[in-house]
Amino acid sequence: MRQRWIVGVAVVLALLLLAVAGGRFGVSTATSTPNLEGLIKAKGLTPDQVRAAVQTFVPPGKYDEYLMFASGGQSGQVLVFGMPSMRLLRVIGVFSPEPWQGYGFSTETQGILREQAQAREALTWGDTHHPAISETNAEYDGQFLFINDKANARMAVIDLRDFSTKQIVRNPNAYSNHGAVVSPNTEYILEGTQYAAPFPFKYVPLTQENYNTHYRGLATFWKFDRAKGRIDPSRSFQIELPPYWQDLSDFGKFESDGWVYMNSFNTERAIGGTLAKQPAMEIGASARDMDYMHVINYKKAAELIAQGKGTTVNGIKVLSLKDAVANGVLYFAPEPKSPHGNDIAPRGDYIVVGGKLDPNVTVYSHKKIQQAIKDKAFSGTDPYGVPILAFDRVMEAQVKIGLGPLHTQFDDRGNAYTSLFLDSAVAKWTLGAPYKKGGDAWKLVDKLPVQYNIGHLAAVTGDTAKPGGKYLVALNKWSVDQYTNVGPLFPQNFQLIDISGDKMVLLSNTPVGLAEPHLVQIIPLEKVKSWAVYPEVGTNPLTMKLDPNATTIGKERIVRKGTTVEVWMTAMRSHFTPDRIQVKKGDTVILYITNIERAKDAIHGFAIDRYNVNLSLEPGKFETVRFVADRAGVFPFYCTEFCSALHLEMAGYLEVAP
Ligand code: CUK
Ligand code: CUA
Repeated sequence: MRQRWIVGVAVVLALLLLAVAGGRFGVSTATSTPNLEGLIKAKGLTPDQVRAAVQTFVPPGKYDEYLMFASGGQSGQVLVFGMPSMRLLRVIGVFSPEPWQGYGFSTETQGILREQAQAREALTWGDTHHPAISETNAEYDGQFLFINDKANARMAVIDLRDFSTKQIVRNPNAYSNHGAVVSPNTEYILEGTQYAAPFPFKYVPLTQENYNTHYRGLATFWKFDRAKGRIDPSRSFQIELPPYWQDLSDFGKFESDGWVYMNSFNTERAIGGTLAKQPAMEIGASARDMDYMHVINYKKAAELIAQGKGTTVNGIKVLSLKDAVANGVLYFAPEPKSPHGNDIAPRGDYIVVGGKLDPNVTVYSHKKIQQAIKDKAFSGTDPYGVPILAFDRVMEAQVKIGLGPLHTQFDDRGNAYTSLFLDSAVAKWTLGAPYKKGGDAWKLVDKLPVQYNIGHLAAVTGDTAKPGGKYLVALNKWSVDQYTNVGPLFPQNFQLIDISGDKMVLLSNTPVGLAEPHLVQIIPLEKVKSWAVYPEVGTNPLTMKLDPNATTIGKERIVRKGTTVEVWMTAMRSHFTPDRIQVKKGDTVILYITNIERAKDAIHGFAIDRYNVNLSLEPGKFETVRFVADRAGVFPFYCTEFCSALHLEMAGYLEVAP
């Protein structure tokens, strides 16, 4: 340890001296140049902190090694960070309008927020929890990102060519969701319902009897059409489940391909009612010692649906609970009290479950589960006839790691990392054979305190078939004393941890003062092939193709048809053409704007004062905006991105005659 520190500082000092000798500090003299040793002393840094600073520092002009996609929690957005620097690179508007991107202002993006005209009105927020990068052979392929909205049971598709949202679909039969995950080749994106509701949805008074009979959970398998880059609701399906609160899930891979594991809680079917002297929801919902992990044969379910077994409910095919049980689609495995995480090991052989109120992680073996199903090794059935597999026949190991285990990820050396909410720590423990053998298997090997109350954690590609090791991020819910006070709404605290050695080492803190991200996924930078400019001038970001209304220089025009005024406009440094638009009060105005720039970062904005019009026009992008000119007056419009020396002059007037 000490040696590494000396070597590290020696290297930094040597580089610094070289730089000074080479005159790279320009005018600074030897006395005004901060002396490294002095700096370290003045700040009271420990050797570990100096090493962490060097390790996470990315010099100006250099890139990070990884991209980290974080859910933006209640902001309804996705955040993109570079790692290890943990610099915020991008915010992606998903379930909320996002003005910088003009997201939710153009006709195209308003259509996305209105869920392709399915929604009565556009909801203006979402509770994003689980980003999921598209996969090929159970590894991130960097093409698409999916994210769920827990609050409104929606799923969004983001295209990673331009880091923009393309589609939002709403679950027609569920009102909340949880646990967005993708199958190993992204055929399906799965969401569980978090909170059971009447199925099909209508008013059913909340009595225990009604709850048991009419309320249901659902596993929704959204079919993804990779060529179109869209979810296809017509080829998606649902499996009806008992009214337990289905939580997180994971798709099997390799030996467990075709299966899904999903945990649940409130198998007590508590319905609250504190004012009527019923037990509070959280007491009722955590009364039993065991809940049920759902073991789902989804390939079988898809076959049954294809054979016509499903019924269409609100536009989506549903396999009934009865048919699921009768055809061996659904089994339960008991899991300890109030389980949370549900994470499958890199080879698809083990399923790791954390019990929020249990000091162990419980590990199940896919092979044992299959054998127990074959042998009909059931300990009974639940009230809906679902066979319950005998716990001792399917459980592989329980590893005592600490209090409040939640989520688990993996490295490339047979280790698992589990967040401990109550302990505020990350536990590192070993998997069994074939990852680790004999005395090295199923053992707690390290524990690192984090600040504080960790929810998810994520390692580099740590939930795929090829975990990368190297780094892990702890997503802490409470920051308490880690940052200066900025009022009573405290930032979340991301902590970067080096997991490349035997011991975990805390590297840095990153405050997230925006919302509560739940999960992140971390992908090597080179796997994401994003565009720096739209490939063709006039690309419509929704279709990703040349739009028929795209305009080129010299073709700009204004055409009136009845009370509709259409404007074909171009934007380039430093003017809009046309720069004057004359309409009458009550006219419908449609602007088709093409940014004809080809230079990277030559972005223009387009805003009309008082008309709530605000677009972002990246090089080559085409966008439409439509509004009724219902106020008379003369309204300046202008470019909102400081694009050039004459940016302030990039403006014009909309004249609305009374
Ligand atoms: S949940 Cu947030 S800490 Cu929605 Cu993934 Cu576990
Ligand atoms: Cu274009 Cu400023």
